[in-house]
Amino acid sequence: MLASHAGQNMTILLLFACTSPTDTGPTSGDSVVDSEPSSDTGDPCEPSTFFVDGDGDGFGSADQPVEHCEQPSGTVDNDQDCDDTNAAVNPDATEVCDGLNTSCASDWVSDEGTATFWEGGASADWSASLSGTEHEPLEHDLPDGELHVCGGTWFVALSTDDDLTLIGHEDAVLSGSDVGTVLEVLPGANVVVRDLTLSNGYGTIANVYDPGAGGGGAIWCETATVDLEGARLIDNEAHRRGAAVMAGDCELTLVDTEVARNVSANIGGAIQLDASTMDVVGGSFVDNEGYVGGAFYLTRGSTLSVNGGHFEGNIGAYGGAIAVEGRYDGEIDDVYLVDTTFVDNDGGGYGAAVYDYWHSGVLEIEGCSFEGSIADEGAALFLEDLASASLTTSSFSTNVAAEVGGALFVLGSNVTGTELDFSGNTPDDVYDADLGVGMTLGEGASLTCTAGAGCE
Ligand SMILES: [Ca+2]
Ligand SMILES: [Ca+2]
Ligand SMILES: [Ca+2]
Repeated sequence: MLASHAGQNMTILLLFACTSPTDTGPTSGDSVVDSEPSSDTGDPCEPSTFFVDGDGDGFGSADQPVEHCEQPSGTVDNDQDCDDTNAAVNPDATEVCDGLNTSCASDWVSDEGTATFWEGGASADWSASLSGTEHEPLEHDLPDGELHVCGGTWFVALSTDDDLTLIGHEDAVLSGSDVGTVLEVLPGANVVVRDLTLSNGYGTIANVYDPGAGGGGAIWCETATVDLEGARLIDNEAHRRGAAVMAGDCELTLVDTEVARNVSANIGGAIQLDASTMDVVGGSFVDNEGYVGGAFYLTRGSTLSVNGGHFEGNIGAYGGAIAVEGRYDGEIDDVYLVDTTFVDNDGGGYGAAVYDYWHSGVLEIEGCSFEGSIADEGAALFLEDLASASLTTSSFSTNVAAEVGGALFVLGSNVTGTELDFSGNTPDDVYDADLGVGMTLGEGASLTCTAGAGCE
């Protein structure tokens, strides 16, 4: 076989021993053919065809033939490897759900409709084990291990109290069929969800902090950790709280995760945090809706950190995107927002981007932008009874309050601001109800207030 392949890696071919001294070496597009006598012995040789085995799985690449008298190291005598960069892919491999033609089968099209569970280095076919119907999602308790789910929609009601990783391929979807929670993360569990969509969950499960308020459509979590990486939580609903995630005493991490179109009848349109922490890196939070906290609601001593997130089109009567309520004595809630954008959120009465109220702890905002917010008071930020708020190098533009505080409404809160840019906010930029602030406004920014020194 002397097929030509431009760009093939010829490095290994340069090592072959019986190349003639006058040979200038292979060039791109050539196969190597060498039937010249060895310069050492003068014996003629009959060349054979070998194939480079780049990943060392015992199968060679048809794209890299080698004609040679003796088998060069790094080559094999077959060309059956369909992916010579992945040793797990070869004709001897068991076909598994990984989005790849794992076994190099000639009739493979996709892994759609298959699922594979890995535990202790052994794989098991779970395709049948996860096949619920649209009207009857399949209940399944998952043990320690790694579940791979391939293309298609899987109707499930999963739970685990173990160390579990869920990985999606080929746009796989786990659906709650609009009747129940997709994934219950029980006390002690450590769960990772990667590249997988959880949709159409319906949350009705209460937690120990509020037995009367059920929720958690996509994920319900208690005293556990959940890491979401490249996941999508979309189109979930809740009876009352946290349509996408309801977390009690949990540690959550969201990296590049999309949370969209989740709706709760009461609070925490997408995510409800009770005594929990959540670190968000990147990702988008779009078109979620709840009565208090359209996207996120935190209380009972929770901490939220967002770096590089995007919030758009979220709706709440109090807090279109994020609502914080320090309702409970000694349980302080802290929020840190860095390099995050808020666009066209609707806060109803108060705070389209952030509504922070009722003896809350720290709010730190740095490098953020707030644009197109709508609310009655404090269109972007509504800050009341907040222990400490620090606003740095952030911009507020085209936010509209029906009453006061086009960008900010401040009451009973210690607010410091530096390097803030205000433009086009209506009817004013900042409304300070008691002038308890040490805020540096941008040039031309407006401050209105009701009492205290400096208020005229
Ligand atoms: Ca190979
Ligand atoms: Ca391979
Ligand atoms: Ca496969």
